[in-house]
Amino acid sequence: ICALFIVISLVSLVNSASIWRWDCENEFCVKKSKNNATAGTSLETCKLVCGQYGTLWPVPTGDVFIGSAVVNVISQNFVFETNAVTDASRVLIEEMVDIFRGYLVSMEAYGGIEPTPSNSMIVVKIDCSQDDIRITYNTDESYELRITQELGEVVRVSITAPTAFGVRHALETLSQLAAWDDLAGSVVLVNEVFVSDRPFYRHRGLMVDTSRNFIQLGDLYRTVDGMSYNKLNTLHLHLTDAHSFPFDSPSVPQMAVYGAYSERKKYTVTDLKALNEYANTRGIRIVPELDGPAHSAYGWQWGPDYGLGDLALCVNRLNRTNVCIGPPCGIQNPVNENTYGVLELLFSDLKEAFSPDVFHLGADEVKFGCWNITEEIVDWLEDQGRGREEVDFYYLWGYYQNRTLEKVDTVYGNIPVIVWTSSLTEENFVENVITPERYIVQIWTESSEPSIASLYNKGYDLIFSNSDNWYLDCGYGSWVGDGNNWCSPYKGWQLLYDNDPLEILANQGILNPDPQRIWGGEAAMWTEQTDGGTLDGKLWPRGSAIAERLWSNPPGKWRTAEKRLVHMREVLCLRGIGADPVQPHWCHQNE
Ligand code: CP6
Repeated sequence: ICALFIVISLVSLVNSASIWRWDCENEFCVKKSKNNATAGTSLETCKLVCGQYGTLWPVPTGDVFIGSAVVNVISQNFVFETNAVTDASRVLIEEMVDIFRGYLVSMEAYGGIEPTPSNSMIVVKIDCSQDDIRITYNTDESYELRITQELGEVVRVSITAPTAFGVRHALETLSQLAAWDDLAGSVVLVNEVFVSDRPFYRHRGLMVDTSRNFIQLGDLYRTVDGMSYNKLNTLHLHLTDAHSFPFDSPSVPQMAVYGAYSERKKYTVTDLKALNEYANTRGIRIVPELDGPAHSAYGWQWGPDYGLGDLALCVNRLNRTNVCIGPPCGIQNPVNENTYGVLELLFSDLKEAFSPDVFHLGADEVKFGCWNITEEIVDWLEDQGRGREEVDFYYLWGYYQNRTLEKVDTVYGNIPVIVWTSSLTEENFVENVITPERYIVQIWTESSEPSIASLYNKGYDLIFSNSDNWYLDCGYGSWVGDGNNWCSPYKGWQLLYDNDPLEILANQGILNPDPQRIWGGEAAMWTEQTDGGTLDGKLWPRGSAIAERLWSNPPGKWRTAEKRLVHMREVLCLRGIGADPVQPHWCHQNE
């Protein structure tokens, strides 16, 4: 046994004679002998100052200068001086600073030793000129970041941003200019930097479905964390669907009683309010979706028990050919006045939780079969002097949309409303329903669908979630039993990265779209086959890929991003996100 131990020790001695290095010239790592390696430069420091963008993710859109030297720093030596307009924005910025400090502390924890006090003080001056404390789709998220150090002197960091949310992004970038360095035995920070940065798109999102499988709050919090590291700014919660109704509405408690998977698998207003505050501090706004009229079943069954009639129809109907999408079957009852009363109450409770600046009404995948076989509906149409032709059902759907929009107006005022692409947005079946003045259309059709150009031409503002590239589930919202027991194709990060909304529009003849009208995009995480246990690996680092497309709209394709993404994945893991590896670990092997 002793001899074996000696042999193993010898082998590892021989091994440590060579070292893995990040090759700055090629922005890649190569194996170098120890003598060959740049003296005093570790892999981590080499990466920080490597190439034009070092380890920044997403790449800044303005000027970037990253010097070649680093300075040892410790978290305790960072001093922050904030000039904020109001106490409220000061408090917000202080919370953001605490989060930044947490990044340094986790780097130190990774180093595994108590940081040795260094002489270098790092004075961070934050200059924030506006007092916004809520992130909205209109928030100016731009910032400038400067790091300087005179010989042996204090390190000076200056952050200039119109809003606290720009400040937050600057701190995120600052954290990416620091790393634990094994050779130095310290966290190091690049000591000469200039970055000027602003997002390309205003709406940079992730959608998470919390109905097909319940997503626990802790998993949503961690998702918000992951988004903030990538400068994503919109968490779209597909809160409800046919399968379950996890929103515990105080005004309509029956919804969750009949619809939540269990007592534990629901969100209270207090829960969501706290999540929303947490997200806001991390530069993220939450856009809630209450999907209707289709995708509504569990949660909606209680009407008859309370003398309110059917709020949803065909719930759980087994023979569903042409009747609905699902299982489970179910569509809201648009001719029952109580349906709108319930919607108004739900909207009010959601306002309490999120006070959203945009509301999502779903409006996807409506099938007319159920309405067509329901006496109450057929009678109503007859009273309206209508029949049972397709055009009559579109009229009914239009009626539902307009009545629902009225309720949105009552509760929220005239905020913009998002709907998914559907036959209602693609064809002009009904005039004056999905009007471009009020509705933003979220595209889930494939990028090759010529209708994308016509949506633009009709005047809609657009959000891209085209399913051929920005769907994070298997590419099909499928599960065994739906007849679709496959899981393909898996969309690699490269596919997400290269999905370029402007290119899609250009391919369809829209060459210079009004940038104000292309809001951005969202990666969609449908959860038929996902829950908290598998969420991270499906979201990350693919979510990082879409984040760079949406923040930077880089001219290059994925190859120009690969090395930085490999690094970003390590950062995500260091901060507690279970991101999938991008490749074998050899590139990170230090010694
Ligand atoms: N659920 C809801 C879904 C999907 C949509 N809406 C969906 C459709 C097709 C695919 C994946 C998901 N599961 N409510 C469409 C917007 Cl491929």
